[in-house]
Amino acid sequence: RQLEFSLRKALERDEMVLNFQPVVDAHREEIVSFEALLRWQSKDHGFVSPAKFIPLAEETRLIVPIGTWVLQQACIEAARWPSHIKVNINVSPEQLIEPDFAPTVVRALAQSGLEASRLEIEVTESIFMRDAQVAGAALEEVMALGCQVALDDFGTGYSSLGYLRKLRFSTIKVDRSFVQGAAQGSNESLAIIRAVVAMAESLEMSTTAEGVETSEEAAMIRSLGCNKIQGYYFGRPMTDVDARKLVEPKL
Ligand code: G
Ligand code: G
Ligand code: MN
Ligand code: NA
Repeated sequence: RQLEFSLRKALERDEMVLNFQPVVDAHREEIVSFEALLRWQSKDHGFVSPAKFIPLAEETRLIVPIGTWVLQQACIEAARWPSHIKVNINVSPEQLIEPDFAPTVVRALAQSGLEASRLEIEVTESIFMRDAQVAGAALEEVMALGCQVALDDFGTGYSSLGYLRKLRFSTIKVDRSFVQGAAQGSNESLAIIRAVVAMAESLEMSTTAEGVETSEEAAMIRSLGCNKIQGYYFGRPMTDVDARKLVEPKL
């Protein structure tokens, strides 16, 4: 396929960039982290949405070299921020089941000088659909390095709570669909957010609400007890330069 051919060339052609979206503390409303989000400006196809090229990269396993590049670049950028700011990086199942995953993380940290505790890897429930053993072991390896692991898009996959018992996630990210649902008055969405927050608290995990777009939604989320907020209300995904400006000490 034409798109696959272009994707294969994207890194060497320097067509990939990372954007960074703020994650704020729900109460202080100060930035505590940025999530790195990959963007592809293709010379052949123009801007290609990640919703389109990430699945293609996963099918073709091109996500392995691309994901390594993301890890390296995001760690280099995060090392420039004040040391209380973390970086969240999305990792696909195909990357986790590579035997080289933990060593790749070690190299990205060493090359950038970023402390392991400032890196939070985001995985979705889909990692437990196949090779759950291998994926779990890889996550335990990076946790042993001092990295954190977040469970992304929580509640949208085939949730099995079994792995919450086995793996010490630092954060559960409540999917945007529940936030939007609750904002539109869905009692079911509200009840689910409450239950996830309560469960996370008893498991000593924190919660991040995704897709918060208005001050009303932020207030609702705060009253529900979510610890962190991410969404257009506090900032869209932005360039590395703009992200840096938001957190660099003012002179
Ligand atoms: O924010 P956005 O529309 O860009 O993200 C679309 C999807 O692509 C999300 O599910 C997000 O997790 C995924 N995504 C964005 N960047 C990366 C990345 O660097 N690696 C992986 N594996 N997925 C990513
Ligand atoms: O799957 P993951 O949570 O990693 O992907 C994050 C996705 O959510 C990205 O595509 C990002 O651009 C998008 N996103 C972030 N904040 C908002 C928001 O407030 N509203 C909407 N609609 N999308 C958002
Ligand atoms: Mn994510
Ligand atoms: Na998500």
